Amino acid sequence: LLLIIVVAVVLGLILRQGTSFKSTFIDRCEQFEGYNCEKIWGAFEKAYVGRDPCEVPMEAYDPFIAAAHFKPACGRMMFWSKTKDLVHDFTEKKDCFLTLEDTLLGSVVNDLTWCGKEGSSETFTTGCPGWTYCENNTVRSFWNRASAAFADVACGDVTAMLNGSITTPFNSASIFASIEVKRFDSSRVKNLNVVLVTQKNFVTNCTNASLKNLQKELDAGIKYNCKEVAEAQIHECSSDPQKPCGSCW
Ligand code: AVW
Repeated sequence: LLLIIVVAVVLGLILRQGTSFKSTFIDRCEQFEGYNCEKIWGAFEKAYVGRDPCEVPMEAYDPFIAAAHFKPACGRMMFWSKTKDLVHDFTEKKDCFLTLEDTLLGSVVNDLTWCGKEGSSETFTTGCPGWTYCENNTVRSFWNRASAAFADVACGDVTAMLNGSITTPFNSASIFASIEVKRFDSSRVKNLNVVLVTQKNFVTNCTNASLKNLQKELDAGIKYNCKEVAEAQIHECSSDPQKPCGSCW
């Protein structure tokens, strides 16, 4: 009897886990108007369900990207690298910029972990491979694919918030460097405005060597601009509802 109870509890936990991931996904999706969230979920799930979680290439998410098509917000798109918390605190409070995580594409799974398993039709949220454990893991491939889609539609003036407290704010291993910048197309993107976020004793400024690489990587025809902005100034600006976006830096 004890064994049956234990098995039932474990099974219950496993099933509940899968359901709660799906309901989080659907709830978040429904915050956006005009989408068929069940259909988007179906396309998303197809990428990894029943597969080895280390063998999910980014292309596996193509049907999800197609189902969750979104309209680009020219002039308002915000990219970032190593500034996750600051940038999202900012875009949450001020309505001027949109990160990938503020769109349906990124918000449905932001801060979540998920994967499938061979021979199973479930979605698991524990025991999934970590970001660097294997190249083609469920979560990493998702962010690679979603970031590519976000960068593909980038248009007008594009902003990137980079971290001026590290020696390599433009790191070739990052998604921003390895995927997004490479996909900015000069027929759509006019300017790349880098906001280099600095702290008190900052180690990096706009003359940084990695930022030279960024300029080299940019499609000819895209203008580049860099501005050092103190982190405190960004915090002040986002917490003051009176201050217009354009005055933050
Ligand atoms: P990031 P990116 N282990 O701050 O330029 C676990 O480096 O890459 O910025 N999680 C990781 C790891 C790791 N080693 N590396 C990255 N991550 C995850 C989408 C973690 O969640 C937007 F459009 C970390 O916070 C941005 O423009 C996140 O990836 C661009 O891609 C970002 O790592 C930011 O990617």
